[in-house]
Amino acid sequence: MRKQNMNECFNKRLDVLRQRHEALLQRPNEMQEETNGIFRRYVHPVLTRDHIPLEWRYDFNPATNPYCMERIGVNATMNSGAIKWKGKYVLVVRVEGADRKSFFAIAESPNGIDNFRFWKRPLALPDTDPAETNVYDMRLTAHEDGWIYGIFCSERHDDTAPAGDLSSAVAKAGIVRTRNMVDWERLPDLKAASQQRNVVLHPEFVNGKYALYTRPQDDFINAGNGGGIGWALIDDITRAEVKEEYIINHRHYHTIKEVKNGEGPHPIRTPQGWLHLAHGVRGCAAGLRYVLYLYMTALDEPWRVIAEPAGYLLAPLADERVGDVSNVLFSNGWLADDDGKVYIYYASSDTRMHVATSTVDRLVDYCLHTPADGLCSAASVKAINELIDKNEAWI
Ligand code: M1P
Repeated sequence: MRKQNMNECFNKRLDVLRQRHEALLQRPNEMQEETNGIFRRYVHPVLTRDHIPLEWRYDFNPATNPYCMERIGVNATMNSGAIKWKGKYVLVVRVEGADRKSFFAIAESPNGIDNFRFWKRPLALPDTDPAETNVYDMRLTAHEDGWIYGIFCSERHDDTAPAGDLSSAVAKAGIVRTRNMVDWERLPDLKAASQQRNVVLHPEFVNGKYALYTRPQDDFINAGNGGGIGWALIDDITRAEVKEEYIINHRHYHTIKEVKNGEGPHPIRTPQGWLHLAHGVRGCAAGLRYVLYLYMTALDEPWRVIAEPAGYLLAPLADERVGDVSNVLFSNGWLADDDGKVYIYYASSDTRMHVATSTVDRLVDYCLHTPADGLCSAASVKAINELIDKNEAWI
């Protein structure tokens, strides 16, 4: 009798969990009110930890899980690579477990805005190095060579750290590729002289070579004398090595990227140039603040910056400001549809995923016609006065 009651309770609870989960997955997402004409945010995040399938978290057997408790906790769904695949909007999501280990899992949506569902199982990356402890932030590139590449951060303990220091880490760029989003081949990690995170593969050959956006750092967290978004040509992607690297997008004192920056997803080709999305980091009393910014490079010379608006495109706002690592927006996934609509997938505060939409035309217009950062207050005032002067004719 007692067992029967317990089973009834178990089944009731499971039913409620399933209904709630399904309601969340099917919840429509609405565009937020117009703000600055550049992009539109949406009311709900597109993926949260509550979107994770129940089968990944609960043991459905009442005999081994009599209280119907969660057995494996998930902490966050964040920094996701993005790609349009077989007509679906597909994210390779960084899922972070309650145990602090990140892994990748694929979720897809029919419209890019809502109804994201995870595929049946997380992605099982070939586990090639026993020292590799954590993997995250995959950038996807459908390269003109016919493969889809994923470049991600492969993190391990820094064995040169003083004894007892269990926090220092080393960041390398791991590389995988696939033709069907299901079978992933692991290639050797990128060889480089410095720590590398935020490495991104350019979608086209440049001078017959693979091209990478890099982010050389002296240290796992701090840029040190390094930092900035780098550019490197690679002879052989199956034995990728950074032989020469130079910085194409620099850090600057008293800007949104004074502490560090990093390329987001790969740039989008537009008639006016390559459109880049990146993150910039500054320090303040509240800690580090991560924002997203755009810049453009020349079509025939993707390493040459031709435009960079002052300041950020997207910064943490309202609920986005709070989470596991507060005051952070981060993006490593966006895509442009054939009709020019752009979906920017970004994570807030290392906790959940959102989408913002715009168009290629609007983002290019924003880049080409927003004043550049004059790097001092006087220049900011000058830019405003120039706009006021221009507007005199229209008042
Ligand atoms: O916690 C904020 C971000 O910190 C790191 O960013 P960066 O590479 O610029 O140092 C990454 O760990 C990123 O995943 C994280 O969102």
